[in-house]
Amino acid sequence: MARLAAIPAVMLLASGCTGEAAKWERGGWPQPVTKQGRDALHLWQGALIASLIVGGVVLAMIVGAAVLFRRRTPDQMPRQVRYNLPIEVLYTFIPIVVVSVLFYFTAIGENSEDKINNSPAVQIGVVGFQWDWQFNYLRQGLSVTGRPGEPPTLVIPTEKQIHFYLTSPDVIHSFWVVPFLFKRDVIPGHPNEFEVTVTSAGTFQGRCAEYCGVDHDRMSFYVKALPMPQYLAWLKNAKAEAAAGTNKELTIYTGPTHGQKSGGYLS
Ligand SMILES: [Cu+2]
Repeated sequence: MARLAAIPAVMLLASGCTGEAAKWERGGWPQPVTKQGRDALHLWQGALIASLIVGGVVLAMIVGAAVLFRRRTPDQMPRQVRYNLPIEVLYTFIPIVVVSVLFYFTAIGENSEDKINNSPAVQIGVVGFQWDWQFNYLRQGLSVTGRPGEPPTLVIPTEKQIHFYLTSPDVIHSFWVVPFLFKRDVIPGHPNEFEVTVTSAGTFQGRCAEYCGVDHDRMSFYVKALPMPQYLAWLKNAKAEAAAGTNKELTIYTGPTHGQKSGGYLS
């Protein structure tokens, strides 16, 4: 039984880290690109292994009981038993242990994902509105606004703590960057926040994950993570373009620099 239970774990460890094998290893999840996403993935993998073990044990017990205690002759009646106290205590106790362990790791994971640092490198005010996104660089004075058919791109540095403030002027949206393995609701009148540290450079798909109206499906965006020097070069250039008005996506942001109040400021 122990050997049977170990098979998925060995499969995970033995498989490589690329392509199809890596997808199995991640239990179908996308490759995370943030520190917080890695923690979420580990929680998912642990829960998956635990469920495979529990499922295997239960299945083996069902099949074992059916085979070992089957009726062997047509007129035979199996021995009738009831009230086995040790077994009843055991099958109450074991699920409590399983649920407690899952709860423990879930609480630890949630706390680490919700952790807010007091000195983030970049503060982004995300405004989700019907039906697009605006990203406000609160301290740098820049706005990136999407237009119908032209999804906006939020550029952020890698290896730095990024603080997101989420606000909406109309209905509930949900800010979801797929490989962050994380989404959070964008609620009118209730600013939300979270932080992530992106660990790998690249361009990632983002979506609205809360049905918000007729053009909900058009609320896609991109997050582009660059190493710090390239990010600073982009920022300088973007601010110049915003000032000159040469890029329709970019404008100068003059709203509040405090994220909690940055909601609904559409320029
Ligand atoms: Cu939406």
